[in-house]
Order: sequence, then C-alpha cells, then structure tokens
Amino acid sequence: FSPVSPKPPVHGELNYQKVYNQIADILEDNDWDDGSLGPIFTRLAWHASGTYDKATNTGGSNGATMRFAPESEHAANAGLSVARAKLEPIKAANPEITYSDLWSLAGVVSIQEMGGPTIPWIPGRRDAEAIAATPDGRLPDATLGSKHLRDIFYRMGFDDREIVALSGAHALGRCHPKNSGFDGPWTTSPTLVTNGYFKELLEKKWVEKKWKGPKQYVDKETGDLMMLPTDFVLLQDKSFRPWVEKYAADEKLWFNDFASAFHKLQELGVPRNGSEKVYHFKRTDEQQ
Ligand code: DDH
Repeated sequence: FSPVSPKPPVHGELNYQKVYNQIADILEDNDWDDGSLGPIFTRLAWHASGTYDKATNTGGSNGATMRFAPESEHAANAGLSVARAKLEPIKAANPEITYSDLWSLAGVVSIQEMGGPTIPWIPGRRDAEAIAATPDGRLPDATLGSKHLRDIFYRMGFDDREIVALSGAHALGRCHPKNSGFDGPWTTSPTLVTNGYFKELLEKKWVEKKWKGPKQYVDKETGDLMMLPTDFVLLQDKSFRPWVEKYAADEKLWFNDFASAFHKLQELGVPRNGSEKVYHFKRTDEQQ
C-alpha cells in the first residue's frame, strides 16, 4: 500500500502526441500540390504567429483570429483556407484543443514529419474573437527589400540571423499564381526540410523572370525554381549573406537555429509563467 495515490487524470488534458499522430496521418495528400499538406500547414502556423508586435504585445499565435474576416481575407493569407479546412476533422476529433494550439501544433508536425528538426512545443493558447485580430500589413511583402524585412521581423523581436534562419522554410512548398501572383517552388524537394533553399540561392544563377506577373527570379539553367525579391535580398545584404553561406554549408547549424527561431515565433504573445510543460514529440517513424 502506498499512501501516495497516483495523480488522477486531469479533466481535458489532451494526449498531444496522439493529436500529433492524427495530424501526421493526414499530411500525405496526393491530390495536393507536391503530395503533402506539410508546406501549407507550416505557412498557416507562420502566418498565425507572424502578426506579432512586441511594442504593443498584440497579434501572434494566441487567438487564431485568422478564422474570421477580415484577417482571413488579408492578401497575405490567400489560399490558407485550405489548410484551416483540412484541420477541421482533427479539431472535431479533439474538441478540447484550441484552434491556436492546433494550428501551431500542425506547424511542428509538418516540419518534423518532413525531415526537419524537433521543434519544442508548449500548449495553452486560447482562441479569441475577431476583435483581437491585427490590422492588415503585419506580414512581409515579397516585393520589398531589406529595410522592409527588418521592419517586419524586428517588430516581432527577431534579429538578422533569425530572419535568415526562418527564411529557410522556403525549402518547402511553392508559390501559386492564384494566391500570391508568384509562381513555382524554391527547391527541387518541396516536401522535405533541408538546407536546400540556401544552397540554391548561392549556387544557382538567378535571372528576372520574363512574364506579365510580379517581379520574381528564376534559375537561369532550368527555369524550374524561383526566388522572391525578399529571398534574393538575403544574398545582397551584407549582414544577411554570411548566414546564407553558413546555413548552406552546415545543415545541422541551420536545423538548430531554425528550431529555436520557429519555437520562438510560435511563442510570441502567448502568456506563460515558466512552469509549462514543454513537449518534444516523437516522429511517427520513431514510434514503431
Ligand atoms: Fe513564405 N511565402 N514568406 N515563409 N512560405 C510563400 C509560401 C510559403 C514570404 C512570402 C511567401 C516565410 C517568410 C516569407 C512558407 C513559410 C515561410 C508564398 C507563396 C509567398 C509569396 C504563397 C502562395 O502563392 O501560395 C515572404 C515575403 C517572407 C519573408 O519576407 C521573410 C517564413 C518566415 C516562413 C516560415 O514558415 C518560418 C511556406 C512553407 C510556404 C509554402 C506554402 C505552400 O502552400 O506551399
């Protein structure tokens, strides 16, 4: 007999590894783009968080206000309704999880399952009403330069190294003319998290695409890969470029920096007291 009884299960405490696995199960989708919802889930998690403003402590992943117009209709969020809709069955199966936790968890699942680093994750975000949404213009505009990049990311509390580290997420996915006006993938493996974005940036010869669409770059050799003006800026700016070179040469360094920066991104504006449990999820292929 032990006087200490086992801790009773806390009502509503979710098995987050189970939710992780449920999201992992729906990632593969042969009807979607390159066969995975991982890139668009990553983008949803980023856009939910990237509205943060440190000076006013507004925006960020706490709230999931992109559920509502007008934030859902901000130009930067075009196309993300697909990601939100694809996560609805997971929300229905786990009604206790908030949308804000679900979207940020989907970002973690996607990055890990696509071969990226482990991203520490903390639950506890609370959903808010539309009134808490931030005004349009907080996410980066792909047509602008390094001053704009710094304005946007310094506002969230990131430095130059973190800006470059986060930009490496463009190893994933592609631009869709109907969403953003831009066209094409950044790398030849858009469903794998690799340092390929930095390698392509440095190694390919980039030329302006000749078309009626917005200014973007294509690789001269094949014309299959693309860079946005904001991607190209990382090569031109003397404080950004050294990090492009370091990350292209050392994937492990980038994985570490990316994991820290993505975790930080998802924590922006989330009230914490320091005693929260930090989760490190197992990838599905580590669970067999
Ligand atoms: Fe991005 N991104 N992003 N991005 N992003 C687009 C797609 C994806 C910018 C513009 C675009 C980050 C930073 C920037 C992902 C992740 C991240 C598209 C194309 C545009 C445009 C959308 C479409 O047409 O469907 C700009 C500008 C910046 C910047 O200035 C830094 C960051 C920090 C991340 C991140 O996750 C940490 C991902 C993933 C995609 C691919 C989505 C998809 O559907 O595929």
